[in-house]
Amino acid sequence: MAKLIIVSNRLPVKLQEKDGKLNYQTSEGGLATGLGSIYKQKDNLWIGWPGMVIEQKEKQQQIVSDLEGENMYPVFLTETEIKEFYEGFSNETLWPTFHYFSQYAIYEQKLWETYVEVNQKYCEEVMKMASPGDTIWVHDYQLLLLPSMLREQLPDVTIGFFQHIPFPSYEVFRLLPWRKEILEGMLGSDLIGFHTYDDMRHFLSSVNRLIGYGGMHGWINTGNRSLLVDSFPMGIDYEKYASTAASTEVLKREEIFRKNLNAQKIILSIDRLDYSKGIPQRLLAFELFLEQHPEFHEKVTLVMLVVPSRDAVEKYKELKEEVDELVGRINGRYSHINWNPIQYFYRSYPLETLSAFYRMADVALVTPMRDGMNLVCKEYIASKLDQNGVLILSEMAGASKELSDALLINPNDVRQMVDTIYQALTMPEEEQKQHISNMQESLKRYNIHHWVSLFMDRLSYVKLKQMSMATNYLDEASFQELSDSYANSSTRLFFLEYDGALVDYQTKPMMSRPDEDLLQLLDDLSSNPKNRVVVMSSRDKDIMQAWLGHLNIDLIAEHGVWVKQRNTGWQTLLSLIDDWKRDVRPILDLYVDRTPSSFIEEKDYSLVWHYRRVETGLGELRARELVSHLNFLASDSNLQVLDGQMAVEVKVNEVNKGKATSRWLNLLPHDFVLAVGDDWGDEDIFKAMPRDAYTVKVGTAYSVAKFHLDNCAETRRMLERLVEKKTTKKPQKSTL
Ligand code: GDG
Repeated sequence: MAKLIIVSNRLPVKLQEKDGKLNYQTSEGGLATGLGSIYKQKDNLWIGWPGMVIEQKEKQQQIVSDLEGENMYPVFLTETEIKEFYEGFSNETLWPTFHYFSQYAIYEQKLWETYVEVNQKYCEEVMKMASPGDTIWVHDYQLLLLPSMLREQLPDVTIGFFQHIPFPSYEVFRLLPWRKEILEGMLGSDLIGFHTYDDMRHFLSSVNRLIGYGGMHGWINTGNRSLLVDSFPMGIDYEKYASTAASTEVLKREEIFRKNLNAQKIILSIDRLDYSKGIPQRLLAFELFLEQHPEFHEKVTLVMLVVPSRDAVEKYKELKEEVDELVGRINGRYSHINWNPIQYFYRSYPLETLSAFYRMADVALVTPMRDGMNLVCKEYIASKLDQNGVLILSEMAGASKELSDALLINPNDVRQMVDTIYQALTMPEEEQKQHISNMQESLKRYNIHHWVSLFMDRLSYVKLKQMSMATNYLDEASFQELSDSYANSSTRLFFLEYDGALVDYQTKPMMSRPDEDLLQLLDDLSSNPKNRVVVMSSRDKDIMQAWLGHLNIDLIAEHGVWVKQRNTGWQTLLSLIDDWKRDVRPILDLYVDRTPSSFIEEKDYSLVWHYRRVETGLGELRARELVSHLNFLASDSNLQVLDGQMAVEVKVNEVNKGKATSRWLNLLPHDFVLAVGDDWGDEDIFKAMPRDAYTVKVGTAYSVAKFHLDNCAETRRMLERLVEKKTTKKPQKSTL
């Protein structure tokens, strides 16, 4: 029975040892709650570090068996691994880089090596528990290499990956010395999820620029697989926060706190101690607010909870000192005997205390410099049962994309923060209620359970889609069948696409001239009297003539506008009416003016705008613009716009390679037909072929062809084997 395996750096449990006895404290984090309903079912499993270094084998055994009943499986890490993999590479290299603090990032080869080793260790542990039909959901930046490691061991397993922190822009990501390895590690997944669309597009652009894989609508094609990248904004367990806020225990705590704070207005801030949270900037804004608004002295208190974190890392120690100093300075400057403007607590609290603070806060000040999502702001909204309160939220937090009813600020703009604090403290109740109620509606709907099921549904969809996209690989058994059919036939037709199926794409179209091997192959193939070979291209006829005209083969040029049968001359299938070029040419000229390194190619029946030499990204952007521009024009004319490989082509509608190939099929007898193509334009050819034809697509993108091969070398090898008729040898996939 297939199962789900969740893998994260930490298990949703904290292991502690007291007086030699092991004690397990379950985690109340959002992720644990959301996934709780799944991992505890049947054979499902959660794999991760239990939160404590355990070296003795017997104790490890004990923990494995204690956790088994809870559907958890521990990965044991050594002291050094924690230091180098977790504190080191994860938190001192990846964390700062991904949060746009690359000036804090350290690049140490040793830390990277341990990161690779520990990812490998997780992989080995997962392998002990996983079977081929399983689904594996990997979480977060500590395990970026795990998806590919797993894919290598279990090629058909379903792998989802979710990153909880931001994915930075390419300009920042590319600073990492191991950037390519990291992307390749992630690309082992079937589905990659981020909190926001921005993270997703940053990732896609890094993949495109660093690895060269393109794609559309979030799909990435790696050559032999397709995977999807999408955004899934994570929600909270809304009911839990709403019901905790209604509990008597929380009401009691609130009453005590209120008494102690003398009924002043309360601004609340809660974060883990981290430079990404913007704590010093927030304090400076509050100080300036007190300076500019003396009318609020003794009337407002900033309650600031800072949860200790990563205190072994130098940068965090420095930050702690900076925050201590700032709080001391501001309180020193403004405190009265019965008023401290800032109540600062450096520790963590039970949920009920947190909830009481959420309930009583007039304003929540959530102002990170960068945050993947930020759940505190969502918990604040869910706890506001009376719907009074104002959320001030940094636009650098993922949550700001959803909570547009919050007062959004730029955390670097201290003056804006000051004005917004004033606006929040003076906002009419009606308005507060309206905003909070809008946000509550959205958070109720997009809660953590919704997030989990959305991700899992999308993962199943990707799997289904992959299956429907995959044409079968032309493996040895299929080749044998094709080869037998070839051997038993007497009139054979070959339709072979030139660029992309026989010859690899080059940066300049003229560099793809045929090599000696190809000429020899076409000659061998066509010198068999039973064979008729047709080479097709969208190139113009003069180049086809110059490159291949001397061979005893047929040619189709310019998508089928021009045809040539063996030693006869070129014939056109259409009359030459090219008035339309007068209208289209100036548009393409405009795009050449705007896009350095792009150029126009003119053919008899088409005009092509090429952008293969244009800066990555810019070319694609302009191509999208151009296509929509031309489609508008083409809608009431007889033109067709083709969004091709690094080129946009406009041609007369009746022309296509499928129509041209029909000419051969109608005129010549045939009992064996083989068509090989690569571009989406070649789909016309596949569709025009008789039912029993062998149709082969080069590449793995969606196709109506019956089979696929991975590259031109494989096409050539297939044809060579037919010529040689060595049909008994069993080549491997790569040698086909
Ligand atoms: C990553 C990303 C993303 C805080 N203090 C106490 C306490 N908390 C709880 C809050 C909240 C959680 O910790 C912190 O929420 P974050 O959103 O910052 O989540 P992280 O797990 O730290 O961070 C972040 C998140 O993953 C989810 O994908 O939003 O951007 O960095 O739930 O309530 N809880 C208790 N006592 C405290 O003192 N009990």
